[in-house]
Amino acid sequence: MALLFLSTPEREAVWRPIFEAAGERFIAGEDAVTDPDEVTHLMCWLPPQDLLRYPNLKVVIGAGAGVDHMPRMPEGVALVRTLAPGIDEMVRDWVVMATLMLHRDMPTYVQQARAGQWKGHAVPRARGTCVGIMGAGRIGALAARTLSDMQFDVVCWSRSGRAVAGAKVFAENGLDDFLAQADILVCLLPLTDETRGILDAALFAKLPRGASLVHAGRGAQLDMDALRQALDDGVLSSAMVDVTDPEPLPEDHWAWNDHRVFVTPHIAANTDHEEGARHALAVIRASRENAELPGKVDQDRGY
Ligand code: NDP
Ligand code: OXD
Repeated sequence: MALLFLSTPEREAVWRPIFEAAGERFIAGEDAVTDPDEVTHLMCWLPPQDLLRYPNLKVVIGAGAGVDHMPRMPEGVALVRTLAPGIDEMVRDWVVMATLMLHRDMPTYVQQARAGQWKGHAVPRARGTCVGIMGAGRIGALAARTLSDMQFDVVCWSRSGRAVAGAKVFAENGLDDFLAQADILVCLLPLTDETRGILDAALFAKLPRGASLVHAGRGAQLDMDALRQALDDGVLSSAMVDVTDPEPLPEDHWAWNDHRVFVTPHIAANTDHEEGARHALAVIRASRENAELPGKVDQDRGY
């Protein structure tokens, strides 16, 4: 059993000693493979074209929380995404920051500051403001708990409508009722066939007028032209987006220069190297014991 590691030298410097200390075989780079038969696990952001070169490959471990960029795996090869508390906490922090920035009208205050204008406006309260979170998985549920502790009213929407501490939940067919309550809409959905383009004009029209958008899912979920129109029409009042399509967002894109929109360059989280390595070890141990793989992706569902 060996892990074929296809990632950066910085990450390798952390992973290699952890694997060596655990007594696990670690091969960095395809050029270092002398016997393809020994490769049972592969870690990468994107796998090499020819996975059939490794006849005993059992699991591909994606380097991030999202796996929407991954191809379908060959028959018999499982796909696992990285589970790391650091990813969940970092995205939660970004979502809380974005929610507060829009809730406390930073678009207006940043614009006023640029003009040297000292002018206060009514101060809104968290209590009575509803944050609607699309996607109530690891990250959505964590963000929901924190925002609820901060006294926001929190509603969540997911396929299953599974319970989330501190939040009222809506299942797939409750989308319209969910949207009708969301003063601040947060998207933390994985990118799948069902969620591609979900943040569009029709969806924005179902939100309370003047709602705000916080988007940290994937760029291809958001129709940027529809966002601009919704802002111009007063359907939305502000937005903060961490993910765009394409990435990087072109230099001349309107969103960079629109005071109602904050763009960050997909930095809500990155995977802590040590947590990633420990997760990969847990995956290898689970597959050795034929146990459930932590972070196993349902490849039919897409997440
Ligand atoms: P999870 O798989 O734990 O949660 C996904 C949630 O989305 C689940 O609640 C799931 O519902 C729900 N969902 C999926 N498809 C649908 C659908 N069609 N309709 C309604 N609900 C749906 O994922 P994570 O919380 O770990 O991560 C979510 C996403 O966040 C990642 O896929 C990635 O795209 C993004 N991300 C972004 C980062 C950044 O830096 N900007 C960093 C990390 C992640 P159910 O509970 O019923 O299964
Ligand atoms: C991830 C990401 O999926 O960084 O981990 O977006």
